[in-house]
Amino acid sequence: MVAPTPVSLRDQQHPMIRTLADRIETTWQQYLDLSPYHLPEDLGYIEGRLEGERLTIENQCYQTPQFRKLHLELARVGKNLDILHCVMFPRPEYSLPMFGCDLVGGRGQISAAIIDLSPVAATLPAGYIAALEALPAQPFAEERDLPGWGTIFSPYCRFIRPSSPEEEGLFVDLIVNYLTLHCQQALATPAILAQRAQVMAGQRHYCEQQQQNDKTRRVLEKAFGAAWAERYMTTVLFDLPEL
Ligand code: BLA
Repeated sequence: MVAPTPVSLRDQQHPMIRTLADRIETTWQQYLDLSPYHLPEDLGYIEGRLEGERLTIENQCYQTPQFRKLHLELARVGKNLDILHCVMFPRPEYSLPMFGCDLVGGRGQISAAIIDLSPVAATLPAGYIAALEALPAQPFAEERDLPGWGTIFSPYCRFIRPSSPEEEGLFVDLIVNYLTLHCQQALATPAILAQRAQVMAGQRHYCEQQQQNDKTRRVLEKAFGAAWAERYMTTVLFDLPEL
């Protein structure tokens, strides 16, 4: 068990972000055997300035027997931009997809809410496909188009702009369904040493595509400069470890 998080940034953030952050942590604690994961140097809590506004980033990281890094990041720019970013990186001996989600909002409205279980092989494992197909169809009023680098996402990726508090709640439930399914599948998946190189190649491709997200990069560059943004995107957000 890991001690509960003290009062944090999340208490000031959009309610959808607060709710999702709490539910991700609860689900991790319910299913996974968490130990601390140490970020490079002092990248746990960061403050910078973006166009005169303060940018605050709070990172929480864990590792487990199946995952080399579980990353939950909360960020806030002044009172205008609230972000939740979460990625789960499997260890190379587990051929598991990448769980990723991002909520971006400002001035009381979430503009981007995305969830996916992205394959690191040609397709998702059969157990994932069966479980995802069995989920009830969940329509949302405003579906958004994926950017060009989004070729990494699975057919089950959902990207929306929530149109009401009801939709916000339904999308949080959907994310928690994907997360629960992922934890259950991970616990039932055997470690296979022989596939490590393939798994890492798949994770590398995922990270290289995510590093092309100019919207994320621009926020970080404006607050901290290009070199810092590059280092943060390649060591904290989407690092590519060697075997
Ligand atoms: C979009 N990400 C965005 C946007 C911003 C950020 C400002 C634009 C919002 C909008 O179009 O409404 C910013 N996101 C950040 C920052 C961080 C962050 C600064 O996570 C971290 C410090 N992004 C991810 C993950 C996924 C992801 C894991 O980090 C998906 C699994 C997706 N974010 C994603 C996508 C877009 C986005 C697909 C839309 C990009 C576009 O339309 O070009």
